[in-house]
Amino acid sequence: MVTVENGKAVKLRGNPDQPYTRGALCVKVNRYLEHTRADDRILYPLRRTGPKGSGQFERITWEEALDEISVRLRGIVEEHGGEAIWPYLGTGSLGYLQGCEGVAGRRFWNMLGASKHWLNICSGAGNSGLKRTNGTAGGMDPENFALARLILLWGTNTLTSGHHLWKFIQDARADGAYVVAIDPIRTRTADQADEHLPIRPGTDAALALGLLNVVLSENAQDEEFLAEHTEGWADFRQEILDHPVERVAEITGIPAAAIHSLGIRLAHTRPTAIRATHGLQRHQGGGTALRTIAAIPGVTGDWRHPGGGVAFSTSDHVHLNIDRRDDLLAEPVRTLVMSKVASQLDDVKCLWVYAANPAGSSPDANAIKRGLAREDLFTVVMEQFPTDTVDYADIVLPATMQTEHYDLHAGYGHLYLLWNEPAEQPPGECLSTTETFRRLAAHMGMTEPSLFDSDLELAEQLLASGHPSLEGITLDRIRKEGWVRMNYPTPFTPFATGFPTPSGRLRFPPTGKAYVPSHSVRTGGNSAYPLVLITPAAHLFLNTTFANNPELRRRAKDPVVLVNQADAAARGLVDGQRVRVHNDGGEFLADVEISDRVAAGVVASPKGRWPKFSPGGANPNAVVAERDGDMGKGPGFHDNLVEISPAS
Ligand SMILES: Nc1nc2c(c(=O)[nH]1)N[C@H]1C(S)=C(S)[C@@H](COP(=O)(O)OP(=O)(O)OC[C@H]3O[C@@H](n4cnc5c(=O)[nH]c(N)nc54)[C@H](O)[C@@H]3O)O[C@H]1N2
Ligand SMILES: Nc1nc2c(c(=O)[nH]1)N[C@H]1C(S)=C(S)[C@@H](COP(=O)(O)OP(=O)(O)OC[C@H]3O[C@@H](n4cnc5c(=O)[nH]c(N)nc54)[C@H](O)[C@@H]3O)O[C@H]1N2
Ligand SMILES: [Mo]
Repeated sequence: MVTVENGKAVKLRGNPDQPYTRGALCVKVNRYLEHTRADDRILYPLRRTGPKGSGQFERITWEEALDEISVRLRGIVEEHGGEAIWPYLGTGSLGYLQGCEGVAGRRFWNMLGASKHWLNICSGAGNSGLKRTNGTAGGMDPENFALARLILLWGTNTLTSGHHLWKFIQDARADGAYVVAIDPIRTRTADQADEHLPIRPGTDAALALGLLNVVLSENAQDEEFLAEHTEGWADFRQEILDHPVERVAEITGIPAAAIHSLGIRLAHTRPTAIRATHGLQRHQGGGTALRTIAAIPGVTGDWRHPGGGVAFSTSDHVHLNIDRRDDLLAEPVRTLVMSKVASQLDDVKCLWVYAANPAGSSPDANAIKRGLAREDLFTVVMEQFPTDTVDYADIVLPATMQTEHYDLHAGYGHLYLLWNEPAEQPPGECLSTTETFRRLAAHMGMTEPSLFDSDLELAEQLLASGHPSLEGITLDRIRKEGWVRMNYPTPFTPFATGFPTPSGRLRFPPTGKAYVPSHSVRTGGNSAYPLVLITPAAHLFLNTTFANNPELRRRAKDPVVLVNQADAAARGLVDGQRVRVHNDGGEFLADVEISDRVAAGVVASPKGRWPKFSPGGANPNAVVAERDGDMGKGPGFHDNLVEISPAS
């Protein structure tokens, strides 16, 4: 909620009436108003004056910017074809108008025949794994966690990366629920759990099989649910029987007794709610991990019970009318993959970045910088702040922030649609994504009417999907009410009577495909780089967003890497020592924090810092390889092997 006085936003707070957030903001968004007025905000169109990467620009007018862009785009289309243009849309704005699905921008890109863009970087693997099992990645309503009696926080750092869920977990605990964190790091969430299982990274699917092995030995499987709502059980049952607790203990590094006792709890506690989010799918076997974890409630029958099942993302429960207008394309075009910018840039002639910061957030940072430095690449960046990516831009276009534009939002952790009404005029000459593309289309002489639909018209189109979950949710209503729960019952049990698969049944993973070891598990033993690096969400930054905020930077201090005492001793490292974390891809610098929060063989350093504000000019993505995961081409941000040496 924003309080406006004399046309200026003066106060921002969470709305206590909102059922999911209950009035709480996170440490980052608490500073949002301050951030909109930051000294380093980009307010005018800019043209590069120094070498690429230098961040030297001159102010130009919108007219000049649009002229230059029009000429360059036309030239590229004529000489190389439209597919040489890569509209690279990231997660900076997850709104349905200004970002996310990029509906408005995509119409414009289709007129030029530009390549399509697959925003897989965050959850591609997990989405794909869950779809294979359930037919959709949408699962439990996270609000139902309040009803659970056993809660598994699996590869998720709730108190850092999605703290709104915590209140529902507390509600469950008040009624006696037992909470287990499954994470290679003893995170602040693991600290608050009743039990922490420190799992070897990339072995979660094996743990799922081991837990189910105990469920079977307790004869606690839900035979009726298995018979009525699943397929492939006979083979999967054999797969489970092939994973006794002792074998799984060896794979996962978790003591057999702990696996056994959690298996007993799982066998006899209904409902069990599993919160499995993005951490465990940032591995080469990450899609499979989600696919196999999703099999658990199929065996226990938890989907019957409100408060039972798996929650990854609620996005698939959002049935807006997302029409990318392929009819505007003259011919089919290729799709480029967001997490693979390092390797896919070679035949791209225009990289158009919006709501993204590939130089800070994408894998293989050094290769990306080499690509961005190419003289024949025309780079346009629509941005609010002078990121490392902006430093390589030929043209920078100033972008509005949340308090300055319309948007329609959905969460990936709840079932509400939310409306964003602008609270004030944008500063300087900032324009929204939608308005920028409208102006550019007009400037290039395009006449297709839908290119000029207003934000409110676009929002109306989005809501007009005809899906029952949106019936009665009009633009008028959502503007008036601010948020609306989509038409799902409370409590919502999405698969109590069937699954959105072709057969209507949950599909168990086929034989031999229920556990795919990660890259680091497969190669760890004989690598020159023996340590697995995890690069999880930072508490004070949102990916690289907010990582330029002076107060948050001050609180974040210098980068650290968590190292177990045994690994530190083996290298003669002392607490606080500056080290190089390196592999064949590159290196970044950090200070050692000797800690029993990680096991020997595992090190951790959070994501999100701007490379240019980091010692040595690099963040952990310098050592993250661009390697396709098993599903959804999911990037392995937590699946890289490194060595640590004194920085000298
Ligand atoms: N403060 C803050 N909040 C954020 C973000 C942020 O940058 N900062 N980013 C937002 C975004 S875009 C996303 S996608 C989410 C991401 O947030 P999460 O879904 O929580 O994902 P991560 O932080 O990548 O990883 C979560 C946990 O998984 C653990 N993990 C790593 N490898 C494994 C494994 O093999 N097995 C298991 N069991 N656990 C593993 C990590 O140690 C980490 O503690 O958070 C969102 N919220
Ligand atoms: N090492 C490591 N790297 C990771 C991850 C990890 O776990 N480890 N996680 C990955 C994940 S989960 C994600 S989602 C990606 C995120 O990667 P990106 O999608 O690139 O997100 P950000 O780095 O936050 O950069 C978003 C930029 O968009 C800008 N922005 C915000 N709102 C708007 C807007 O309305 N319009 C415009 N034009 N710009 C806007 C912000 O200022 C910011 O600079 O990072 C990935 N990178
Ligand atoms: Mo993400």
